[in-house]
Amino acid sequence: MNAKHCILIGAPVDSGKRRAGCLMGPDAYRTAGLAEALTDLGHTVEDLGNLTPASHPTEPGDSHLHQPSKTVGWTHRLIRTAEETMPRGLPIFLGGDHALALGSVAGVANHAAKEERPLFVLWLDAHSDFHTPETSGSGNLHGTPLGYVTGRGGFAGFPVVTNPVPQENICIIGLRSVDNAERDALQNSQIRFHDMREIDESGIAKPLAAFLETVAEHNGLLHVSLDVDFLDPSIAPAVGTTVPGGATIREGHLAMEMICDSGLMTSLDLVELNPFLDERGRTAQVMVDLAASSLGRRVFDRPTRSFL
Ligand code: 6HN
Ligand code: MN
Ligand code: MN
Ligand code: MN
Repeated sequence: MNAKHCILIGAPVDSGKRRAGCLMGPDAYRTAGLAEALTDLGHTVEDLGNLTPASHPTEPGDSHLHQPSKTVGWTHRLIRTAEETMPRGLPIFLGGDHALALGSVAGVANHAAKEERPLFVLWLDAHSDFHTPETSGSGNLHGTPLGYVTGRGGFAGFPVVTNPVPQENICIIGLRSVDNAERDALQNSQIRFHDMREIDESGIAKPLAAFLETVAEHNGLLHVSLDVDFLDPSIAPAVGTTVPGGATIREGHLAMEMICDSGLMTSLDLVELNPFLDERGRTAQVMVDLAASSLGRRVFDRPTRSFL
């Protein structure tokens, strides 16, 4: 693939849920050799270090949400960082929990609007993360980024989403834990979603190829958001929200190699890694290997753009 300028953005967001540890994610990816892997593939790598949230009010005492103010601070910071980095490279947001995607995706969407190109989002996750603060039963904002970036209401105090991502530009793959309120909203939406039952029956390549086709047809930008829990916990135990029955290592690599072959990916989130729960770094390593696959690592080149 063409050499890219990869910009590593440490986003140690830990405010999106109650169990702490994702703040160690960025350094675990560095320790597992992400920069070296990308350099070996011929890319240039710039590491911005770890960000901090923009200043934000103290947490309200009366909210059912966990640390909403801190997540507001992160969202401001990450929107700005996405806008600044998109024009000069391929930002890789090193989480941090999935609440970071409120900012990464909203910021990337602002950049896409400036370029007058549509933004598409591929969400690889056991969960749909389509809650609003009102529908969230847990009060954990890592369950809300797709609700936020599509412009569902109820995000009081958060930056206004200037460029909501159209529902039909979103594809979720890997679903196996969806709350009732999310399921109803998803079924009434234009979002493409594929649960593990469907992947078991017909494979991951088919729905992914169809989505990549659509992105290519529209000359879109593609943001990929990879949640550790997309993978089966037997290969990726270091996540607070494990759900059995996830993607295998081969399904993960196939997806990332297809993304690479498409040449479409313009930004990437690596989220929900909790190194405190890892076993000798193996989950961090799997995530680094998957990122490398999405950026060109493979045994043999394919003769053509073979995602069709
Ligand atoms: N994630 N639906 C659950 C909740 O608490 O809202 C789980 C969310 C998981 C979040 O996957 O990033
Ligand atoms: Mn917390
Ligand atoms: Mn998620
Ligand atoms: Mn998840």
